[in-house]
Amino acid sequence: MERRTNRWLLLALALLLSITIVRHADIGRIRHVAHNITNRLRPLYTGAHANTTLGFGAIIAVSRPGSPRREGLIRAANITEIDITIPDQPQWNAEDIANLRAAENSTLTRGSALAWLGHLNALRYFLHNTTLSTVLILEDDVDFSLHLRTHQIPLAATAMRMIASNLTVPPSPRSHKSRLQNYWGIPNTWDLLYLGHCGDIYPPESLASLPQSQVIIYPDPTLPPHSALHGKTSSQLSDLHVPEGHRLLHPSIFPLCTFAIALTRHSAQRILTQYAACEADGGTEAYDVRILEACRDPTFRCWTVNPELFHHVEAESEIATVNGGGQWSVTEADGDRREEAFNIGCGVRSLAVREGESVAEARERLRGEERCRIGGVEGDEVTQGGQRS
Ligand SMILES: *[C@@H]1O[C@H](CO)[C@@H](O)[C@H](O)[C@H]1NC(C)=O
Ligand SMILES: *[C@@H]1O[C@H](CO)[C@@H](O)[C@H](O)[C@H]1NC(C)=O
Ligand SMILES: *[C@@H]1O[C@H](CO)[C@@H](O)[C@H](O)[C@H]1NC(C)=O
Ligand SMILES: *[C@@H]1O[C@H](CO)[C@@H](O)[C@H](O)[C@H]1NC(C)=O
Ligand SMILES: *[C@@H]1O[C@H](CO)[C@@H](O)[C@H](O)[C@H]1NC(C)=O
Ligand SMILES: CC(=O)N[C@H]1CO[C@H](CO)[C@@H](O)[C@@H]1O
Repeated sequence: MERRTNRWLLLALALLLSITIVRHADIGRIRHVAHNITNRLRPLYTGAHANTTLGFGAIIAVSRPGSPRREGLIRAANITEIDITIPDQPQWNAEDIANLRAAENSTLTRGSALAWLGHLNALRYFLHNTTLSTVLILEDDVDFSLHLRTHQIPLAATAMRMIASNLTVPPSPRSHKSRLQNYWGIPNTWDLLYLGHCGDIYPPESLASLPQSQVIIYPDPTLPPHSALHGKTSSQLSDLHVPEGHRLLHPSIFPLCTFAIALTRHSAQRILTQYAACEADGGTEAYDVRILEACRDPTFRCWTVNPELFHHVEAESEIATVNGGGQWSVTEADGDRREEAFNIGCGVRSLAVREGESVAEARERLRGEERCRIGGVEGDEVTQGGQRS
């Protein structure tokens, strides 16, 4: 008995030691990546603001008719001068919901089904407009920073272009043409970009095992201090030894929630017909789970900006409301209910609601807000192209 216990103890100790060694080796590698990539990114940042559709063909919001969450989104978009299209949604009926359900053992709630149908509607709207080659699809309760268009998107897009320039474009008759870069990199090198999610959380080993050329750690001075981030996000960044004021861009590992995802025509078509046409047999909780499953298919290439640039606000979710409350509360951490969206910092939507204030006044006031300062300097005073970290 005694000897067996000792053996177990020894085994456990050995295991612990080997894990520690592996982790240190990984962290060493990641640090190395961080250092080199930080250096590589710097000269590429031009400082130009993204255009009003953030470098995509269009920004489309999923919002049901009469959604109380629409007004806040429109106002936030107006303040940041972002152009968002909100397509009409048909009045979904019982048949629409039934068609979405799995033939066997469906677990889809009515609220989840309606949100899912809204996403599919946005995909159809995008594909219907043949002039658009890419789209960013938002849920109507997302918040984003005042610095989204001026800093965050230009940095993330630069990082994606850097990575894309080293990726192989799948062969196609037009592949010589496809080598041309556009704002988000070479077309055909990605299928989905997670710009808004509720966490792509994984053990450090998963990141370390990705090819180095596909992981970028880049300075973004608009990222709130780690202490102000969601507990899960800050512990992830600290496990990865990511320095303050830096984001990661990497192939998606385990992303959840579809707060803001960018798609191409090809990937939107595949989601619509292949991955998320309906619930999986045996049940799917929600649309975002199907998208996560799609991203586990090696032929469907998803990328994550981590921490995210869009996060939903603390209002009760549409899904929960339809279902009679309480089902989803992703922004609730450690029992601390907050008015603001997690991980955004200077969230336009949370900060912009003030009775009787014009858009111009709100914009002006936000620029002066403490939390909208970048490295102690007001947003607009940061020199274009300057890298503060
Ligand atoms: C923004 O840039 C993208 C990519 O170049 C382009 O497709 C889109 O039409 C532009 N949007 C506007 C409003 O000009
Ligand atoms: C944005 O706000 C301005 C000033 O309040 C208003 O004139 C304009 O129509 C608004 N634009 C949108 C797209 O809501
Ligand atoms: C297609 O999208 C472009 C850019 O948003 C818009 O200007 C145009 O009106 C749209 N066309 C149709 C038919 O909806
Ligand atoms: C892309 O590949 C080139 C040549 O192999 C290398 O010098 C460069 O650092 C790579 N870029 C990235 C972002 O990994
Ligand atoms: C549905 O549930 C039954 C009973 O639990 C199970 O036997 C069956 O395999 C399930 N079907 C699917 C497709 O998961
Ligand atoms: C692969 C690579 O570029 N490695 C370099 C990373 O940065 C350190 C410090 O500047 C260099 O010593 C490495 O050679």
